[in-house]
Amino acid sequence: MIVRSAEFELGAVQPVQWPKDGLPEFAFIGRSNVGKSSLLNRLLNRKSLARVSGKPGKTQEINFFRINDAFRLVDLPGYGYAAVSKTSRSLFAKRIETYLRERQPLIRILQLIDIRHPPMKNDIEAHQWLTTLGVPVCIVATKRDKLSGSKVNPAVKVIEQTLASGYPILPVSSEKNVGIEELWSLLETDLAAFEQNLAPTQGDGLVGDNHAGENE
Ligand SMILES: Nc1nc2c(ncn2[C@@H]2O[C@H](COP(=O)(O)OP(=O)(O)OP(=O)(O)O)[C@@H](O)[C@H]2O)c(=O)[nH]1
Ligand SMILES: [Mg+2]
Repeated sequence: MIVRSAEFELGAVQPVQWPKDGLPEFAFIGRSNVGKSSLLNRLLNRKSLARVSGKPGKTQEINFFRINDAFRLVDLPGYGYAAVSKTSRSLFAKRIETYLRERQPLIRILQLIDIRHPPMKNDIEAHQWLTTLGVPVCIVATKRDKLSGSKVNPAVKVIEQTLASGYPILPVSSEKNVGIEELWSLLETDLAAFEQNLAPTQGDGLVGDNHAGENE
């Protein structure tokens, strides 16, 4: 992918703020600190378009990044931190759940999991819930540089067996720029499929207009 333009559009706290032009979207979800914002920056070749921090819980809003005026990358707040709802009904902050459930232009969910550890309880629960949404998922195993080469494949196997959903798993390192081309290939394939399947009609992608404010 040649990134000709990448701009931060907005950080949304209400569905009414979501962009309405229907450009296809890829959402990045995962535990706080797993490396979502770092991966976004690496994909876009920008040092700090998305804010990265050593402190978990840095990303609180739903951040929309517009790429090549053709699609969006969406950086979601992390789960497993303060924003997580205590009720068993909700795995994530209401804001994330509403977005994932209702966002019409969403064509792929990228769930990030730290390659160093087997998926945690909330990763597994999140994954199971994500697979019910009808949007394809890709697991991105992050921080690959933290494992020696021979440990990468076994770690990927553990993630695969634990989640047992059959979705692809891509090990990446944002720090060392590993696996990024492979991830772009997947996104490009998704975009090509989206363009082929879409017979654009007026009003496509306007979901979000009718939603009243969230109750958070
Ligand atoms: N070694 C290594 N560190 C990484 C990598 N990706 C991210 N990190 C580090 O992990 C920490 C968290 O990264 P972020 O990108 O802010 O994580 P996040 O998932 O966006 O976190 P929240 O916004 O809190 O949900 C930072 O200190 C990053 O430098 C990687 O590929 N390798
Ligand atoms: Mg972040």
